[in-house]
Amino acid sequence: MTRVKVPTGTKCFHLHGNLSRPAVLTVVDLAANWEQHRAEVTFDCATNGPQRHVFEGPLLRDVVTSAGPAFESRQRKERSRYVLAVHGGDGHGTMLSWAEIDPDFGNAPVLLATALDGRPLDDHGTQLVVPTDRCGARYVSAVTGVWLGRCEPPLPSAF
Ligand SMILES: Nc1nc2c(c(=O)[nH]1)N[C@H]1C(S)=C(S)[C@@H](COP(=O)(O)O)O[C@H]1N2
Ligand SMILES: [Mo]
Repeated sequence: MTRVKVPTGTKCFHLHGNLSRPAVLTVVDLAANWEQHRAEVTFDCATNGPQRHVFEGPLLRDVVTSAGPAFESRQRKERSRYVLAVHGGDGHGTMLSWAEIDPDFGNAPVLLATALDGRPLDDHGTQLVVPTDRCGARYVSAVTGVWLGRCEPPLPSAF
């Protein structure tokens, strides 16, 4: 996992949570250190209607896996208890389950984009790309944080 000294003004995001190797990453890191995938997507925006875009970038699961998730990778039931929270600097944020992107479950090709319609996102920050979603709300742009956590709901209290 790359640990970079980020120059002031460069857009980066924190990869944190239940990880043995948390990191601060830039779009340049995402382009240099993981296999790039391409996604041609159409999503619906409640305010602007259908949007078509071409994104490139690494798979979210590859990036998070490099950071050393706390779960025992062979244990499918244990992996299925984890969630990911992805946040943007403007306060918009969303959740995914690990199982959505895990090849043994939903296997969704979710990306952390390095380029949008052929333009690098270096100055803007990475964008979450969820090709399996019908609407655009989870395409969080200018991502500032990706967090992995284990979901452990409290036992129901007696009532
Ligand atoms: N950071 C951030 N990302 C965001 C949003 C937002 O408000 N903040 N809106 C989402 C919604 S509702 C949609 S439809 C898409 C719009 O993407 P577009 O501007 O490329 O059409 O961005 C998503 N990503
Ligand atoms: Mo939207």
